[in-house]
Amino acid sequence: MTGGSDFVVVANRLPVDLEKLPDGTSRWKRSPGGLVTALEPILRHNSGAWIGWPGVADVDVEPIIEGGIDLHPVRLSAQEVLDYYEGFSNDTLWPLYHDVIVKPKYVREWWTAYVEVNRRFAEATAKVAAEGAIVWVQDYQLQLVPKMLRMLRPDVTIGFFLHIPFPPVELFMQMPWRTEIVQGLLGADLIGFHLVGGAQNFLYLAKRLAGRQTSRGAVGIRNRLGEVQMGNRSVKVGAFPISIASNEIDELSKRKDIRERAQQIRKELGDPDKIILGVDRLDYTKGIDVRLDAVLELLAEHRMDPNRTVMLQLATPSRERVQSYIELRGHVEQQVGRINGEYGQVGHPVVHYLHRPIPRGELMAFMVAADVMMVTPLRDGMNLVAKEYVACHSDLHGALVLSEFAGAAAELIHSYLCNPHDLESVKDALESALTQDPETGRSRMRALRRQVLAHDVDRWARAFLGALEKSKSSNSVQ
Ligand code: GDG
Repeated sequence: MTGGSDFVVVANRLPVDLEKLPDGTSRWKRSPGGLVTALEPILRHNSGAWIGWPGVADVDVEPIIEGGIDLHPVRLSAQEVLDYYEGFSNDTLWPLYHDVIVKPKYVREWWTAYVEVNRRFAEATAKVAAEGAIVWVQDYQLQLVPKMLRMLRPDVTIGFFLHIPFPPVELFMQMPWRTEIVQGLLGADLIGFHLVGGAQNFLYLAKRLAGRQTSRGAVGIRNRLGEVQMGNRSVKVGAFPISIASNEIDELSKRKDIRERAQQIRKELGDPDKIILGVDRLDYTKGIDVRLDAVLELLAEHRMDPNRTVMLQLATPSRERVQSYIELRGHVEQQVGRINGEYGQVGHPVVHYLHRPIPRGELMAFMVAADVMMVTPLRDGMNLVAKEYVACHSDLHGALVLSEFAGAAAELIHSYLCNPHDLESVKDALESALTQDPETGRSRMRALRRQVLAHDVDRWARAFLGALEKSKSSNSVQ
């Protein structure tokens, strides 16, 4: 059972959306994202394939060939979307892996659906991958795929990358199916995390739950990976911090139309002295409520002028059927209402809030216009928004307020770092960013840009795939 693709990406979602046309018909439209941008050239040059769910339940979709890439849809029923995706992935794993900010739900039926759907993904991959192919499995929705795929296709080389944090051992131990998950991941040849801490947590668990011998001293030292011994095979484990298409965003942000739109946005906001921006999926991990609390208190303490400062919060709708997200939306909207009720003027609210997806170009214009970008997650694997803001500021203008609990904080050390669990720390960081002198601002932004422009998503993909190739040759030598 082999297919024709030498390089296969396996992710929960295919990089397409079903677009409804005015005449009532529909067609597939590519949804651009960092991952697909980085992997597209590799996919194209290696007769590549992408396996994922097309985003619509109970529909059988034929394979689509898009820009030289074979897209292979995996079918999910409406019940599976509820149990595997919204349930186990987003109401169990997501909160557990983000420090239990809300309580994870452990539901047996959800787990059964997770196993079933992971098996379907593994089987679809086994059919598509050529003899000896490289397979790259993405993210927390598919942690069982590496082992399931290895059992079906021992000839392929399997990489796995986790886009969210891997939790501390004490938290992971809550998971009723903890051993199955660790063993599922250990089917890979290389397991990548954003940060060294995640890799170390995993190595410890591999020893404790799977009884494997591990070496962990070297994790994080450039090009040195931790290892888990699996009989005659070894699994490499390491940190690969993801990034953005930095140059592309840098170029986009310099375009005349984007610059003009940024100026127009400033005018539309009443030409304030300072524009504070937040851009997030509406998710309880992102600390949107934290930054609104900080703004409210700075206003109350007369440390921020409501007539000269405007905050803009763009919140993309997300997981709208999951209860904790419904509650978060209510809370955030109440906070926005309270700030505007107490400090806004007719025609001049202090906080502008949009709960809808924003087109990419428009989003870039907002980033160019912003004097301060607030990224305040309680926990975040990396946070690409922080890096995008930096890439948008070739003018060296602006300041980034960044939570220490975002993976990006390890690299973006010249931002205004804060602890989102300590409101005074967030307020101080925001105030410092609003009042920085221009020369300090320029030198901080210059340092941030050096990091972001040199470490882009292409470099990330090459580092991971290079390490995967190496793990393949070291395993085949044994
Ligand atoms: C997960 C991890 C990790 C947002 N709103 C709109 C929009 N966006 C874009 C942003 C950015 C992306 O979506 C969001 O990426 P983040 O990294 O900030 O967050 P998650 O979605 O939680 O991603 C995270 C990431 O995976 C990669 O590994 O960094 O830690 O949680 O690019 O700009 N884009 C458009 N309209 C919007 O309204 N066009």
